[in-house]
Amino acid sequence: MPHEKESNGAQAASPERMAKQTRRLSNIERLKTFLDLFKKDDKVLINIVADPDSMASALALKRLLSRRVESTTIAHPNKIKRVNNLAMQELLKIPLVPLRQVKKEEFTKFVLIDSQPFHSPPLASFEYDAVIDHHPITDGWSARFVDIRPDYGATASMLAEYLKAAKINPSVLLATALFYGIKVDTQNFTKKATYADVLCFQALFKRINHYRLSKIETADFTRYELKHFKNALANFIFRKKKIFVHLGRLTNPDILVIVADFFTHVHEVGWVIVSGQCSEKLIIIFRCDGYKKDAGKLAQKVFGDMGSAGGHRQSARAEIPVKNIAEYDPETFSTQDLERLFKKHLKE
Ligand SMILES: [Mn+2]
Repeated sequence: MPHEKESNGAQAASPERMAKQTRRLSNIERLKTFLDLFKKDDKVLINIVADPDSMASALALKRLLSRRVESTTIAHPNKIKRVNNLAMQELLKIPLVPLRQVKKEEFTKFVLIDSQPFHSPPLASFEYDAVIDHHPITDGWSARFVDIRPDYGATASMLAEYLKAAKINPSVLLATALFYGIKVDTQNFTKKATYADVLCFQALFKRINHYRLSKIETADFTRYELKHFKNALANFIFRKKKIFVHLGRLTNPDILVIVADFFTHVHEVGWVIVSGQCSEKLIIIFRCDGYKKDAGKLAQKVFGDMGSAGGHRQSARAEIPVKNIAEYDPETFSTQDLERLFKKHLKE
């Protein structure tokens, strides 16, 4: 490949130009260029913003570097809240360390995966040896090795290519992680993806553990949240094809979405409206069948001038500071009160 002379550091090429150069390499050349960064006694820190794609990619990188460096540590600045992601971390045995516990000086090489330095302030305080990602290319930073492919659906597909070039057959757990990472980031291939993503997905398929995968995909709430289901089933109102329920105070609003989706499975239902209070906000989740109905418009109509509200035809969400709702009293607000808010907007 053509090498352009660089007067060290000061004239570092932009990430965009470096990504272009890396892109021109074959998979094997790219792997070699990447591995050339590392020495036997390196202690490598891999930074990620933990989600399925980044966790899978980091695990693949750990495998790629095993026996080539002294150690690899995967660190993340964010708290993992989604139950599916916690299940993935646990069931696929992904070793993670909170970034705030990491002592920078104990590492000799730094890699950023599925993200770029300015995506999050804690990530920006490192000088990276390598950045591997699939988000749109940002500027204002530099690394010795840059592999960014914005057309890829998942970074996991890129790492699957590295493993293949290195002739490494991923273990069942690693294959399952990569497969799930691709699945989530492409939303089952309904979002941005390339043919390369499809090829990786297909190649990984025969190696994955389907039971663990389905456990990860279906585990979306914890046993502590079952009480909200009990509450929802005991308190919902079903009137004229509409289900309303208010779940009271919550620590994690995700359960509202799960309860709302659950009620959409009821055959006779056209509208589902579920609310709960999280810190000082009333959060309302809207679901409908979309037939002559528009959840986004309804959310806008009822709550648009009280806070943020909107969404799509079949699903929408509103988040309203409770102080903006005149009739709201957190101690007494009930499912009946929720229904009342919709009285003049939902007829039929
Ligand atoms: Mn990703």
